[in-house]
Amino acid sequence: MGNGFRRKVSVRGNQDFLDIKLKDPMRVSAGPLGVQAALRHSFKEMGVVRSMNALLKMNQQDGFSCPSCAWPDPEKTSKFAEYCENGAKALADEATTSHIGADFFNKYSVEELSLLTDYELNKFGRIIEPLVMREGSIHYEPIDWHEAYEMISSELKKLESPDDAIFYTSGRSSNEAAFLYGMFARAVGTNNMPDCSNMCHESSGVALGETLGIGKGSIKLEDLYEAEVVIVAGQNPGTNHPRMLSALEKCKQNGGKVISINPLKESGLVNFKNPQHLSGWIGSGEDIADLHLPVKINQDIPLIKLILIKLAALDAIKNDIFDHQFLKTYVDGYQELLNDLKTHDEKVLLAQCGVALETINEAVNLLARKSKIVVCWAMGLTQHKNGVENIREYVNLLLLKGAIGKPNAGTCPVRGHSNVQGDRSVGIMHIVNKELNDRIEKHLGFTPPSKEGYDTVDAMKAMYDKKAKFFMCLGGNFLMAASDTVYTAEAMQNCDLTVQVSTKLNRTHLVTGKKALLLPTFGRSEKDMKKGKLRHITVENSMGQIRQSQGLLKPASDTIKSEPDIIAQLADTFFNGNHSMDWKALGENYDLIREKIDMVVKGFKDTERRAKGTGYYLPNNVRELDFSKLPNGKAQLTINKIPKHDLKPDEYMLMTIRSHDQFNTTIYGLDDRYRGVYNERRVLFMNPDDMKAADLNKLDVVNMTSTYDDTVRTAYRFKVVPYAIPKGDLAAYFPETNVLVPYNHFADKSKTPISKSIRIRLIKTMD
Ligand SMILES: Nc1nc2c(c(=O)[nH]1)N[C@H]1C(S)=C(S)[C@@H](COP(=O)(O)OP(=O)(O)OC[C@H]3O[C@@H](n4cnc5c(=O)[nH]c(N)nc54)[C@H](O)[C@@H]3O)O[C@H]1N2
Ligand SMILES: Nc1nc2c(c(=O)[nH]1)N[C@H]1C(S)=C(S)[C@@H](COP(=O)(O)OP(=O)(O)OC[C@H]3O[C@@H](n4cnc5c(=O)[nH]c(N)nc54)[C@H](O)[C@@H]3O)O[C@H]1N2
Ligand SMILES: [Mo]
Repeated sequence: MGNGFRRKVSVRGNQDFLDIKLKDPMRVSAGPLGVQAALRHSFKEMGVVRSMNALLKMNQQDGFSCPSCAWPDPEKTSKFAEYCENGAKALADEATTSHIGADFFNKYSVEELSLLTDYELNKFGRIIEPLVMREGSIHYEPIDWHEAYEMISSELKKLESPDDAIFYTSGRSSNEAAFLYGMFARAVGTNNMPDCSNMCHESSGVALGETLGIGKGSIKLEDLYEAEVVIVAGQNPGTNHPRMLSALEKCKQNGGKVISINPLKESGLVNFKNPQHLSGWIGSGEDIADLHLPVKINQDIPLIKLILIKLAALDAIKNDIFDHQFLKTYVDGYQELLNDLKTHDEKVLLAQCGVALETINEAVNLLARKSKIVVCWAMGLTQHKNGVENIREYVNLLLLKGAIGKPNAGTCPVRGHSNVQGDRSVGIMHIVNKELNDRIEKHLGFTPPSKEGYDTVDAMKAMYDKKAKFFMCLGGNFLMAASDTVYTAEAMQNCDLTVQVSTKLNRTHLVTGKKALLLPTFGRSEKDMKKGKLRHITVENSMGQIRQSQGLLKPASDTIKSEPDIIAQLADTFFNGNHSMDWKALGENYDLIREKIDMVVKGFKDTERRAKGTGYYLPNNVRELDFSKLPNGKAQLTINKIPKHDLKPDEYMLMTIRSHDQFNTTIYGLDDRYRGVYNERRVLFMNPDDMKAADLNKLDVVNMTSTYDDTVRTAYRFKVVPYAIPKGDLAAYFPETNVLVPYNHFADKSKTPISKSIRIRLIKTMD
């Protein structure tokens, strides 16, 4: 034991192969097959009656907000169901009737459990009592809630500086929980608040902040319905935001066109059968994308530049392609951008982006005479070294076309976690916002720290360097979500105490600090009762709308607590009555939390009343065409560099993507129905010509290595699957490939890891 004690835990789990089956990728998404898959999953995990009761309340105004993605609900929700296959899977996963507690952990050590796959770990079900793993032990054992709070408090008080503590947040927490958590971290004395956003849409936040003055999107759901052109770039809505397809379908029925920009021709964008309409069950479905631009990985900038050059050439004839009135009134940097475009060689850009000239010309024709344009995007743009610049380049297109701040036009960064945007709004952030700090001081009565805290990358480094000693996570699976799994595991094991507030078992619970706490909490679908009163929370969707959410299912056990309860009771123990905030009262009555949010967070107002029903929108300067916060009071066109990769002849560009059967690191199943892969996740999608050149056959086994700064990282044993992907590009699933992503390579300015463009080599190996 002593200082040298390390548990022998695996960060990779079992890597044996299963009996893989391949089929052709599917053309049609959703439809009856999607509904069947969803219901099958729900019935198995939750039982028939509970499933039907819960599904009928999901995303309804008197129900709870789906725990899956952050796509908004239409004002008029469908009577049949306002959920999708993957939302139903998320619900089934959270509301599963399988449970684990002290007996389970008594039987299995964390060392044994770590040999299982992430899929197997999640399958064990909900954690139903608070647990502790003491120093030197390899088993979790029960702990009383109060003792857990005491343990955290005493560990926090032992730290040399509050900045040796880190408070991570995943994006599923409610506004109420996130607000209390963020204020607790500040009251302890630190802004070390990394969150999943750092690995996700941080690049969008930075890019939109710089160009338009707000780090959020500008459109409302209804804007999509009558948009003339919707560009879907670097996003796979059929899998990750399936309800977005209903909006695109409406747009198409109103005559709109959809352009997809993606190295892969993703199923949802090809053809969609809306399960909410009868025609979706019997008809042939709606072809969603009118045009697909198979851009090479991380070559969006050359592609968009080429489109801008061609639009500029058309505009030069009659000045009627760009919105010159709009540019003059609201935008800075027009001449500089035009000058920059002239410095690029069209042939070079064409070769770089990999898209055929005719296809690009078609896109230019679609865009030229239209101004109601929306750009939707997700991780395909953000997770690159030049993630911020990618988004700025798409914003250039919108600004030139005057497609900002008017109905049916604008930016639509499609958020991931169901409340990731809300968590940020209510104060989860590592940066310091002076205005927010002043309001905290004024309304909460304490002085928050003014030193910038750690984001995800800095948090990993601080733990690795043994500077940070305490790591608490409000949800999520930090170990598997963060880059560089082996490095992150080392980092976390350096901590004295790691604390996880969680619903389901994951690898972060197994690879821990010297001591570890596992604190079980409610899922969103569960009934949150306190002293006989039913409580609700609020969330913010991808479009800045605040809505209330109320669970209806009986909680997994009587012992688990809501997130606000846990945080409030912890804070109450830590301060022991010596603090300006009445933590106990806040934990009991969420109305009081909402009152404080209204006072402290700009834009929140009368939330208790206004979040009911259809909810309310937070203010958005872009919708008002107010750019007063930006230099010169104008929106900014920007000049973005062409990304350079300098691939060696034997190197490929790898993107790490989601299968149809997972939510981030939570693996629901082993199939990726839309891409035609069944019963295996360790696959590598590769262009058949590249396979031939590398002398690889279908289902050959390869190791992947990435080399950055002379450090070689390896992901072992993946089966090669021939796939329609640009030459030189590869795709494999996250999180199995996170071992390849170097912790110190990330997007400029936003520090989002380069999960979508990793330089790798392949080594053929024996099965
Ligand atoms: N069912 C389900 N829903 C989810 C999630 C989930 O895991 N499962 N995760 C949630 C979260 S947190 C998030 S952030 C979102 C993620 O939603 P997405 O961003 O759709 O998820 P990814 O699978 O990472 O897909 C990225 C897409 O970008 C494309 N791409 C990769 N590189 C490039 C590039 O350089 N250029 C372009 N143009 N395209 C590129 C890929 O081919 C892929 O289609 O989904 C949310 N919703
Ligand atoms: N290589 C690579 N890495 C990536 C990405 C990628 O595309 N490629 N995507 C990145 C992105 S976009 C994101 S957002 C991050 C995701 O990072 P995280 O948000 O940290 O990870 P999740 O997998 O969503 O977390 C799942 C865990 O959350 C817990 N949980 C679920 N629901 C609740 C709840 O209601 N309350 C609480 N307290 N806990 C709950 C469960 O225990 C579950 O195991 O990963 C990032 N990592
Ligand atoms: Mo995300």
